[in-house]
Amino acid sequence: MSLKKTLTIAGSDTSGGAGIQADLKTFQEHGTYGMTALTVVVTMDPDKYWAHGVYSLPVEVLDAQIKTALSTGVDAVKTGMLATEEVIKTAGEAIKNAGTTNVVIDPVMVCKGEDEVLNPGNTDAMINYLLPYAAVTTPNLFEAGQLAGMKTPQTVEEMKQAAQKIHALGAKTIVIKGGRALPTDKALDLFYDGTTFYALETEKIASTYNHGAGCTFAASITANLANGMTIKDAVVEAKEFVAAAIAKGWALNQYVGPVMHGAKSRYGAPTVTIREI
Ligand code: PXL
Repeated sequence: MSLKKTLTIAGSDTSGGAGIQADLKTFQEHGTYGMTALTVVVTMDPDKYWAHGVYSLPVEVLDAQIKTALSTGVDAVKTGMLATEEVIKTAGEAIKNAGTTNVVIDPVMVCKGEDEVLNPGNTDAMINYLLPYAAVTTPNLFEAGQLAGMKTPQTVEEMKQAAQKIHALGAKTIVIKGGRALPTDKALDLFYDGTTFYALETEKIASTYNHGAGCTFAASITANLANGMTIKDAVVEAKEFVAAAIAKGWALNQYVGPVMHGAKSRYGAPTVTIREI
């Protein structure tokens, strides 16, 4: 028996909730075979209120990993934390050579809870080297504003404007994660395929234990595309998967609450509705 092969080009979250750890757990839950090309290692200092340290790997180490993974053939690829413009360019080259159009770009700019943008030049590099290859990109509200060159969207109308601008940059499908931050009744994500806007909704979940939610969502889409789903079905299932994971989020310690990546298969998922807006 052979498995569909999924590759993540992303950072290591040593605490295990986000980054490649989230991606691998999510790939596994979706029955795909996960491979990694590591860009940075993120550590957390227990003596400094869990302050993050970001240690980049040399680009030649990233290149060697990408060569390894691509030599096996991949069915889908995703990107996560890419700390520098050089790394973003290297990831873009890898995607060009990956032999698949199942490409998911999660345009990670900051870690949750940390407000410093990784590197201001990264946004332009993502626009130039990654977005043109994206079958799906999954910005949060802040990232959507940065990519679209506008202020952070605060309404569904502003999300629609941002999605149109990001579509014009070459991404085929844009999913802007409004999540529970928007002043809407439901947790709303906006899906735009260049033609139609859809609202993907779940009931808002009260939990603040949502570390790794973005990575888990993008990794679910990636695995679903590898498994042959349409983009829309892939995104809807990913929203179910991550809503289930957030609902069962838990406290790893006093500082961080990761999602439970394996929640959907064990406990079932909240209902996701999709409607044109
Ligand atoms: O959630 C964004 C993210 C992505 N990748 C890595 C991270 C984080 C946040 O902590 O550590 C490696």
